[in-house]
Amino acid sequence: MADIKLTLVVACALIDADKRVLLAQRPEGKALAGLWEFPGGKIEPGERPEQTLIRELHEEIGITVSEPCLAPLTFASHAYETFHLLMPLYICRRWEGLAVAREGQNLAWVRASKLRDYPMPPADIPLLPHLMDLLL
Ligand code: 9L3
Ligand code: MG
Repeated sequence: MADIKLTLVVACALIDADKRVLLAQRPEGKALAGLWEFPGGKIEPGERPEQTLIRELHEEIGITVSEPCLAPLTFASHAYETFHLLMPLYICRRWEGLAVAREGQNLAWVRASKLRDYPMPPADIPLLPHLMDLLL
């Protein structure tokens, strides 16, 4: 059997007081540019998933999350051509700071009924029904 490269990524659905969810549009020059994702990124060696999310959410959108505010919801797995992605989705309802695009990406706060209007990477799409259940 050929070696399969497994890439571990974490993502987070930030949910605000109006039950809107933050989506970030992947910028030009990155893989899957233009698609709208739950923010997050690759787990670095030695990191726990929660630490990765705290780091990524700070780097990408300038907010400060603390570990007890992060709850795992479900996870995605998707076979891309060159790697397999394993990606837990966390939920977060409390953070410090205002979300701002720190990497030139577009951000959107989206209601549950509109989430399907935003084209997403293939790994993110199967996460939607789980999130919808939570937003009812
Ligand atoms: N990815 C897919 N959905 C997401 C995230 C955060 C990431 N919600 C995919 C896109 C890339 C890989 O994971 O192929 C690594 O992400 P990044 O480090 O380029 O953000
Ligand atoms: Mg990222």
